[in-house]
Amino acid sequence: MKCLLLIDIQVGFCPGGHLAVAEGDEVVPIANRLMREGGYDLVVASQDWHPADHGSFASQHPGSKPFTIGELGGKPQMLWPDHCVQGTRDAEFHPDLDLARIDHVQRKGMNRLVDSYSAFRDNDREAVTGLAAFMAERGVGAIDLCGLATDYCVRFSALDAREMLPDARVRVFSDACRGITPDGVTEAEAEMRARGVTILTSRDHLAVV
Ligand code: VGL
Ligand code: ZN
Repeated sequence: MKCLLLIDIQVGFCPGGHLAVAEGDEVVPIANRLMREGGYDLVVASQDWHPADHGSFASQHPGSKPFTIGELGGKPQMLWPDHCVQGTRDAEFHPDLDLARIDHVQRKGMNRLVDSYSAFRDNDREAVTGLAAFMAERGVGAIDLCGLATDYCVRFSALDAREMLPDARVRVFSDACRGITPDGVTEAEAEMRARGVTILTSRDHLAVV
């Protein structure tokens, strides 16, 4: 079973969104093409889905500004602008994403006391989302990821896929991801490679489907 895992392709992470990633919307047509022509048996999409008072928001830390390091649950936490609040437009999938081809949506980030970059579990590694069990039950043996943002949610999701589904091949389509900072992307790609994730382009894959 081959699974395509779309990470957080939401209004909030695209230009005009509350935590906009430069060129974030450029991943949408590539994701659509991968869903249509990529030869996948299963398409899963993760959705950052925060309560309005989520503890990763700088607004919840009086005197703190977004994109500075604060504290959450006694640990250092990057403080973000309010983003992807449940039920708001910011949390919706990008309007051009082909939702009809998505088999399963995995929401995350609902616990205000801990952030959840990975689609598989919270950053403290305690609570799991259930996605690893969902994939294991369906016999998923290959997971290809793309989406937003390379240096946060794509990175943590790919690393957790390696760790929680150790028998699965895990790959990331670099051209179908965009990151928050260029240095973060470089570091994320190096770390993913070091932990056994293959980085390739969607063209490489589509040429051999
Ligand atoms: C993300 C920061 C905060 C992401 C989500 O999707 O990469 N980044 N929440
Ligand atoms: Zn978030």
